[in-house]
Amino acid sequence: MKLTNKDKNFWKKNGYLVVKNVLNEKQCQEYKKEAHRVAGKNITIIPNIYRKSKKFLNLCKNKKILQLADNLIDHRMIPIGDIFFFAKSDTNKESGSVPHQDNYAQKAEYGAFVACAVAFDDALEENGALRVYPGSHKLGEVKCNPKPNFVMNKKGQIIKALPIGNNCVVPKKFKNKETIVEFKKGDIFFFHGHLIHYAKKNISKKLKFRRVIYLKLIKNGYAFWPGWSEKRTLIDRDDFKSKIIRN
Ligand SMILES: O=C(O)CCC(=O)C(=O)O
Repeated sequence: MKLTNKDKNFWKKNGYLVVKNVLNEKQCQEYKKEAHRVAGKNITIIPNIYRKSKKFLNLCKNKKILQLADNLIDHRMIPIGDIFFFAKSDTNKESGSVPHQDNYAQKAEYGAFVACAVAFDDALEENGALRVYPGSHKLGEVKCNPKPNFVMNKKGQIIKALPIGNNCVVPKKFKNKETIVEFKKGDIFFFHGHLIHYAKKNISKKLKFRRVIYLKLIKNGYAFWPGWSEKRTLIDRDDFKSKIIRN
């Protein structure tokens, strides 16, 4: 799978790109089943599900996805974590998100951090698909008013997700550019660390879930802030065998 110049120009202009049919139906089913196994009855956002599941660790290393990322950014991209959303309706354990730029947490140099959503359910307006402000990545870091994202129990487990994100100011000239990005299960969606985006809470009666994982990718060789709670760390892609030199 290779991206075209049209794809790359779209990315540069808008700060996001959907790539269709990267995973098949069976794979999506398996990932959903695994996420429910990890969550048990606590159906809420799971940061770094890869630390609880070999299957998701392997998704972070997925060759097809990482090659597409390298191709898009024109740099070797290294996974540093993930976050899984069930986006379930009829629950107060998830609350959607407020406008934000993902790089506020990673604090990487401009352009070094990219997120990649992997959709396991169709994401439509009805079940709270992501909304973006095309071109807002060119603004750099915008003002924000962060609030806690999670409620945790005494053991530090997340029991409830509050509206996710750092609640940033959407500049006036971008407000009417809000675009709903719908995609199908199996599609992936790259977005720039400075692209302003958010998602409404899923309130659909018909589409009970919008399960999606966001893989977090950093340009090889670039610094990022690990974060006190997420403790992001470099994940080996396992696609590069260094020669063992024996004397
Ligand atoms: O898919 C969602 O509900 C929101 C995801 C999001 O805003 C994020 O991960 O930065």
